[in-house]
Amino acid sequence: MSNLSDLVGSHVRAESGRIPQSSTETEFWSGLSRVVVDNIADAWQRTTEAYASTRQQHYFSAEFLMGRALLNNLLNTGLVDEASDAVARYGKNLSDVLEAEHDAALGNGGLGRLAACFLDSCATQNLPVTGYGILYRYGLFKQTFESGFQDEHPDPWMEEGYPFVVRREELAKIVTFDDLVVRAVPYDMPITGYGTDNVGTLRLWHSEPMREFDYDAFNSQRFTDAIVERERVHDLCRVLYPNDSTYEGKVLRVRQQYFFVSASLQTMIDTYIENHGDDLRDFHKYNSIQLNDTHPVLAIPELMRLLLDEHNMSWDDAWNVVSHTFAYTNHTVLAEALETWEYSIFDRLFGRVLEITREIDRRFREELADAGYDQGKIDYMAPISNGRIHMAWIACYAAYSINGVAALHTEIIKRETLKDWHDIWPERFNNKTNGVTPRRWLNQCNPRLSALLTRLSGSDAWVTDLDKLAELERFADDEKVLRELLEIKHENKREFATWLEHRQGIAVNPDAIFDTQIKRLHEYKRQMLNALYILDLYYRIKDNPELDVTPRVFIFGAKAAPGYVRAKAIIKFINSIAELINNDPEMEGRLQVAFVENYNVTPAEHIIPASDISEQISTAGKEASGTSNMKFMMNGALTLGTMDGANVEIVDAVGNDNAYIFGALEEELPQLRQTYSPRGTYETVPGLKRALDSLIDGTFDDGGSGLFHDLHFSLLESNGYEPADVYYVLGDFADYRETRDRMAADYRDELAWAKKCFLNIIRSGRFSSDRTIRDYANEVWKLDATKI
Ligand code: 26Q
Repeated sequence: MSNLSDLVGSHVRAESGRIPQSSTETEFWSGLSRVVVDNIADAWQRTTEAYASTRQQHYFSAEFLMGRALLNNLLNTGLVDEASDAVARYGKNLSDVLEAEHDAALGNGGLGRLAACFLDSCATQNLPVTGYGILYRYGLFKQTFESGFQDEHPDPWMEEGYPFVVRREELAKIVTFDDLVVRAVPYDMPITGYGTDNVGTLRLWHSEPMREFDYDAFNSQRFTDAIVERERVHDLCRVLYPNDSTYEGKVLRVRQQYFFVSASLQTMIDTYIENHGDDLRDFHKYNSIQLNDTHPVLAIPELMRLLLDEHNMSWDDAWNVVSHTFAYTNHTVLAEALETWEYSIFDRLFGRVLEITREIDRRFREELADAGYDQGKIDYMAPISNGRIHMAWIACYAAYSINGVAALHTEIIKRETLKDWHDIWPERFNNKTNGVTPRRWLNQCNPRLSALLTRLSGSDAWVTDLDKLAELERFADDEKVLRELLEIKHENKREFATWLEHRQGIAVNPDAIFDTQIKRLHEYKRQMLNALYILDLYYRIKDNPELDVTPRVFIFGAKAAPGYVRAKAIIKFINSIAELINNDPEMEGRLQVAFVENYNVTPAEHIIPASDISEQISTAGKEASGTSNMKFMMNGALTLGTMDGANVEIVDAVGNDNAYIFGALEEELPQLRQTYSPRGTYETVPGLKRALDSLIDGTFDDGGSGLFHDLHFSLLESNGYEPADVYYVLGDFADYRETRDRMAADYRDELAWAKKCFLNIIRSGRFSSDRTIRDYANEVWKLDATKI
């Protein structure tokens, strides 16, 4: 490429209308980002053209939690050093420029971030895969703490422009609701891969009025009506819904879902016709669609509608295509989180889609009745029952593949959540254990460790083949290597401490154990269990100031859904504990609590490389997989957790000596619950009562909200709907405390500890999303690489 520094200069000048020396970091970020897009444009177009005629995979997801793009793209295209020199020429520093970028937080948590990791792995492995979602104007809310309480604020992440999406006006589609017609305009994001020229695409749809202004309405003195109509259309993509503790059927959300799946399917059909002619009966031979949970399941009746109504296909031909096109991934076993919609909402928004769904329902019922199933079972499993439409049931009926996201999770959905479907169609079920991209989650976020791994391996081949790290097993007892690993972790902690102090004004001690729990706040994830341990430890030290405890920094990051009152109470509780401990002079150099505000992809990139302990403490059976557990492992943090989700497979990979496992097992819980007495546990486990009663004895103040009282109550008393302590927090407390204390004691043997960390790192190969994607491509999608 011609002189990068000149290019940066001219892009920055065009961006800012000033000389680069007077431009801001944000303008440099923008200018440099445009240089990157400029640089890959040819390859992107060639990739798109190559994919159009081959068998393609399409990943439908309401969420893509992409985080920042610039550094990732610079690393993928090998431009970091040049970019660094280029900005230096104008007196700027690349890391300051990178810091100017907002996170693209178009997702809630694990499911959205998984979609982002998958796109990275598909591009890197030259697989013809396109992502489809929504260009939300506001990403997941911004979190602040006000007196320890969570507040939510809008996140207008692209208000000042975002160079990594390109508007494709000419590819707009029309999406028709019974009460609204909108134009869907695609914004395409290039997805570069590591060590390849292929560039994949994430297509994010934006809703716009059919005409920007309804001139008739304006002219006929219905000015306000025209404005209202225009806003109604823009409303559609305005905001990403935060997931709540219990599912809530919001009309706008189902509109969003239909909007993006309809536009995406229309694009796919048009591309098919351009390349293979207008007989759509072989559509499924060239196209397959992965549904990321039930959020895009409306694509099933919508593809039927397009084939029947717009392309004159018969029902049987259309169903043959549809039932060979969709694969469905389940991400939850919590019954209250399964999406269902009121019949009346479908009726109001898309009568024809409802009609088709009713026909699917009718045929399903007929098919099962013919096969001899009883009416009760048929009613339970039918797409439409009790006036509601069950998205997961539609998915199970139409999909050629149904998968869970970790081995244990898949067993649970086969045995419980989706048991009836498994009984009928066992061959559709399969497991695809999640993974994370080692580009962002190791190579990019932990340059020190990456350099060590590259030096030991003799090459950076591990970046695209993480299994290669297993060859480093021979260094597991090499004291020099282990000391270097300890030094890297220490450097990462210092860097994190600087970052946190700058961000939040908290100065943490880099010589302490960094013990971290970062994930959405949910009762099943049991941040409460972590908090009770910390408070109990605090009281133990107060009782016995001579107690020899390894210094600890407890790190949290978590957003609570705005309507999830109990989750918000837990945030306030943790912040109250932080205030107590951080302001107690006796705790200095011993205990600290740091609750990182507004946890997101970028904070994760700072926290994970600096952590020693990965808290993965969900009630066994409840966490489908978890993915931060894998990121921690790759960065040499040890799992302290339950036998849940992918933790089970992590323990299998590293061995029991290299993880700290505690708690009731999933298969034990039903039996344990029979005799479980939360109150008895609270009375008899030493220290538990004192820690828990801090919620109600005046130790802490919830501002008179009653939140702490309710939290206390929920662990000890049934409210009539659910039993006391549904998630077995008190039941697992004693084992958790014993295990965590033992971990902290073990930490003092530096070399033994470093060996455990090293083994975690080099055995993390199977948790690369490259492996996950290869398994999807080979076993589900039947997809070959297409290298340009
Ligand atoms: C549903 C209806 C209305 C509004 C929001 C939602 C909604 C949105 C997002 C429901 C669920 C989600 C996200 C779920 C999620 O992130 N699940 C996680 O998926 C990860 C990837 O498979 C797993 O690792 C985690 O275990 C699982 O909790």
